[in-house]
Amino acid sequence: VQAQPAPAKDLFTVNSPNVTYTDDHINTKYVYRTTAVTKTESGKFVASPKETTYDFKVDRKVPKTGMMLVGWGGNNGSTVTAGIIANRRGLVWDTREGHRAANYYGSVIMGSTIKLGTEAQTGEEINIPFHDVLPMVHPNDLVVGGWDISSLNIAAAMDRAQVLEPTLKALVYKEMSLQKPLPSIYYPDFIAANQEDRADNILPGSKASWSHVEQIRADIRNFKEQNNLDKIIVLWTANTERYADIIPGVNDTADNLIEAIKQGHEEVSPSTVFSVACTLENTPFINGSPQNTFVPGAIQLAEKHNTFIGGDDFKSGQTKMKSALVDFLINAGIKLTSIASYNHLGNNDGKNLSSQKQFRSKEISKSNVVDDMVAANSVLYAKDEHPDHTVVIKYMPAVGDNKRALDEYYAEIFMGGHQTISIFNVCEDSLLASPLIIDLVLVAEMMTRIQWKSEEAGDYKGFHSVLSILSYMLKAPLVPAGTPVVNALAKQRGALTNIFRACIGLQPESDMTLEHKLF
Ligand code: NAI
Ligand code: DG6
Repeated sequence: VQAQPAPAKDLFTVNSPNVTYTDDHINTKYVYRTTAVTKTESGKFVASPKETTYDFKVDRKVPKTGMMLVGWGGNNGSTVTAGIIANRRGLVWDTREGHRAANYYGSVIMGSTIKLGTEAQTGEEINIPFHDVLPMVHPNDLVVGGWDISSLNIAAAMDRAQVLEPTLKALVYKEMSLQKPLPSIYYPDFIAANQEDRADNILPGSKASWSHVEQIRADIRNFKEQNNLDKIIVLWTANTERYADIIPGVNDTADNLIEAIKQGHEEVSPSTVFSVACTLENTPFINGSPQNTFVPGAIQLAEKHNTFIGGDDFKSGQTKMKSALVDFLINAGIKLTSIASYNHLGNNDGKNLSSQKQFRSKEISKSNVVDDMVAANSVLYAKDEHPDHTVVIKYMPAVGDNKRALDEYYAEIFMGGHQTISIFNVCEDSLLASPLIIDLVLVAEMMTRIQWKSEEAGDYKGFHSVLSILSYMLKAPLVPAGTPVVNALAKQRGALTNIFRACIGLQPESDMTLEHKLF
């Protein structure tokens, strides 16, 4: 998939003594305002406003970017590829409900807006596309490639996925049939045994080896060269793996992990090998599946090389609703006491998850998603008190990719009453996940072009290797060690929005609207 980058357009400029534009950069001096809290001996809190000044530097040159997917021939991989081609070509196709046109609905970057400010004369709110806040790559310009253990070309993979309308498939088929995934690494013990029959495109060796790391690195370099790219982002959208055991001396430090791969240790997963290869190739790597790809050694290696990693597990349908709804309920002062979440689905993801160890990885990532909201409300919940929470996933081939997610939220309300919310959510899995792949790649790429400095920290450097800014798109956000995990959807969006705003010297999005209240 090839295209030339669209010329960067400036929809707006910031008029401030703290913001300067050069041909290459946007430079900003930004005062970050927080509140430091201390506890007195008598147990009272003292809240002190705190200011920290940061300089941000944004590289304005939009790079020609490649997106390499691990699991390219899967439902997500083939669907996102077709979607990008359809958007790039502005395709319109016929369905039994009439014509449909390509769009990027479901992508927060491509489909949503942020408030820039208030029109000086009229007081009208001015909202701009999220994509225009910073000079971001356009998804139509992404060059797509990747790996799969299945040899089907991406058009045939799209057929196998049974996601898109035949009329749309016909329009993109020829181009996609020319795209073939690179052979990948397959360690059968990590994914369900029922995946074995599609594994016909594999590199020799069934456990970790340094030659696998070198091959993946070479694949990234070749793809970059062949397509004349400035940058590549790699994203794992392959099968959910089982958890890897964390073993001291094996995967607990960067050096041990590298040695373990060289020794062919059986507890190193394919996704961790990809992570190591990407880090050594200075290429951001994002994990869209729930397993613990980022063992301590993989995180330490990324930190050592100052490269970006992000994960885990796309937050697409049921969990996205959950992280919005639970945030709402608990912040409304309603005491949620149980969540029962059932899923049945019939795609290959469901087939893989019908195996216990792979299901367990998904169960973990789907289960911890309300912890921060519960912990934040000491009025409703005692220390260590949690709502009951259960997650069930069943493989039901007939429903294909149209996953059914049934949720019951049971809550205690005023004076011993109860509120029961029952949701039946048909989550067209790959159509919800594909825009998240785009968002993850676009934001990760943008972060490679943002640098900061402060008086304390010295010269310019990048954000921390663990890209927690990607949390909005992920079920079990990976965060730098010792920092809080935020699952609440509104907070996650706030972080994304306000960090982007800070880079151009704008205050956080505020809904105070004092200009409409104090006059
Ligand atoms: P899929 O099963 O259709 O695709 C996975 C692909 O990965 C397959 O083509 C398989 O051959 C390939 N694969 C397996 N091991 C590989 C390896 N070592 N190297 C290269 N390729 C490999 O699954 P789907 O629906 O595309 O989902 C992908 C992942 O994303 C799954 O882990 C799923 O749990 C996760 N996910 C999906 C969401 C969705 O809404 N579709 C949401 C959240 C997570
Ligand atoms: C069962 O839920 C299968 C999973 O792979 C999900 O489809 C996927 O993780 C999306 O989950 P959610 O909770 O974001 O809809």
